[in-house]
Amino acid sequence: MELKELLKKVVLLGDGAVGKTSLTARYVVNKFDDKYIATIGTKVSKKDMQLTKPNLIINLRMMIWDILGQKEYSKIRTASLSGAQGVILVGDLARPETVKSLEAFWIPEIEAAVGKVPTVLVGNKCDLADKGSMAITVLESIGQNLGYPTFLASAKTGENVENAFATLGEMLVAEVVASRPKGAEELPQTLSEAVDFIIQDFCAQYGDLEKAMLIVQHQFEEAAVDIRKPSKDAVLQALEGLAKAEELSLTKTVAAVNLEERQRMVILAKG
Ligand code: G3D
Ligand code: MG
Repeated sequence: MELKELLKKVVLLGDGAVGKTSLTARYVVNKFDDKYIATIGTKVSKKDMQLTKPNLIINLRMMIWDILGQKEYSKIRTASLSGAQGVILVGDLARPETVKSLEAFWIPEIEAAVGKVPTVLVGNKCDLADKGSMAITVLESIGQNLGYPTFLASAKTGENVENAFATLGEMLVAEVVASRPKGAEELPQTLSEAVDFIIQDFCAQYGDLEKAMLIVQHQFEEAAVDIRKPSKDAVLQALEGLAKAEELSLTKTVAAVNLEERQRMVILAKG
């Protein structure tokens, strides 16, 4: 059984007063406070979940960014969106215009900032909405068009709140599970295959591909790795550099787990 620690940045987006802060409060501390203070800026909460896959346990820590919903605050928002790895789009089912604004404003906004990342749609305040209301129809059609799981939820009653976050959690780890070698026969055999796997794995976990490739390039140059004919010593040295970068971008624990796994892969590789 392998243990993997993952840290992911998740942002909640949607118009003001749709219930972003209430959903976060409900999910993180599991209560609804009618007097929850209006958000004055970005608030970050964390929530841990554990997911079990064949031969793999994943400890996922979601850093949940609750961002000011007013559309005017574009500079603060752009800064907060950077590096987002998952998105929860929230509309208020009692106000159809807030659901339409997901498609008209928030989806283009997040795609411009970070591209396509795992996303779920939440129609909040379902306790106030009639079944078959226009807001629900619009929300479900957006979800279908984009292939995003869609939930009718209520921060007030708690309905579907856990479900929406847990589904996003599953989507965040799905990438990790998919990029993982399945059986022993699929483990990297040669040193080049191991290097190829490590670079791909580093970039996937780092999130920002362009920046990740620059770090890889820098570390491989520093360690004098010849990509066409790598030596184990040089690759092992480059791994230390990658781990330092991961200590900053992920956490010390994640960096240490990754380093050990990669060192083992390189030491066992042929050639
Ligand atoms: P925001 O963070 O998206 O701006 P808030 O939204 O979480 O601050 O919520 C805005 C208002 O909607 C709050 O009311 C909150 O209590 C209410 N609300 C949030 N979720 C639900 C829900 O599921 N059902 C109902 N009925 N109300 C909800 P106040 O009056 O405190 O401004
Ligand atoms: Mg808020």
